[in-house]
Amino acid sequence: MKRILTIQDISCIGKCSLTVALPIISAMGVETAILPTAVLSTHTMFKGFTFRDLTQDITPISNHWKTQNINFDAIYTGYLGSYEQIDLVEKIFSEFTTPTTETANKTLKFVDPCMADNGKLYSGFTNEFAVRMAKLAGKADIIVPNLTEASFLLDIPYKESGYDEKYIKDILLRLADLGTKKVVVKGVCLNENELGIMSYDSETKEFSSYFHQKLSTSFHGTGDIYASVCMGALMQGKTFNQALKLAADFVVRSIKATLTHSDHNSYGVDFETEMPWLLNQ
Ligand code: PXL
Repeated sequence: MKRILTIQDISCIGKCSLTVALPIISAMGVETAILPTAVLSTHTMFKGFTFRDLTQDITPISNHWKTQNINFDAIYTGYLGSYEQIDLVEKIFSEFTTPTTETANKTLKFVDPCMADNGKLYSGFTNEFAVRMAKLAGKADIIVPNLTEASFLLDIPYKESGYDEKYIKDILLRLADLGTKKVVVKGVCLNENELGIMSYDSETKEFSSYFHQKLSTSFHGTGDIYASVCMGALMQGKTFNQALKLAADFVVRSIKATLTHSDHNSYGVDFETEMPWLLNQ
């Protein structure tokens, strides 16, 4: 069985980060080891959330794994709360990346630079942090920022609308210049009816895109769902483009399902009811 490690926070309430990655990736048949970076009472969109920083636990945990010869087929990072945590993730990348062998591929490094949306950084983040995150992104095989995060990574102004395909292709090329092999930008809107992703593979020099009908409501946590499905699909042996498409389809289905649930909450999508569909793909 494939084993991945995901490094991100636990938001006890909020349907994001580890409470999304664990159920989705495990259900896709992949062992999901976790390294929690912090425990929050809720995600940071709630007022008054508690935040227990776990930075001091990261090295003892990973050192113990070393003594047990644990390794991973992929390492997937999400929300990271400090410069020090980014440093520690880079250390884990270098210590736990195993080379291709007869039975396993090289450890895949997958970075979701969770820090911003809708043109704004999340509470607690700064432009300087985004520039530091760009260095981590440069060490990844795959990154999946939304357009806001892509703009912060490149330290360019965020454009909400009025851009064209060439503008996004340029952003993809500039992100690839950071050093990342495959780059995805989510939340691309080239016309008012459609929303989707565009991607670039610097090895094949190929661009691709996948668009859906734009839905009227957007929800928190969909980026984490997207990244988790991508990760699971890649570990199942799907191609990069198949994984990107499956993740987009799952997010859209989850949003549509949520809107049919009269009791849905305001902080996350009901991806749970779409899991049977995902597992059939
Ligand atoms: O979904 C990204 C995310 C993850 N973790 C925490 C967050 C957010 C987004 O706001 O606050 C703690």
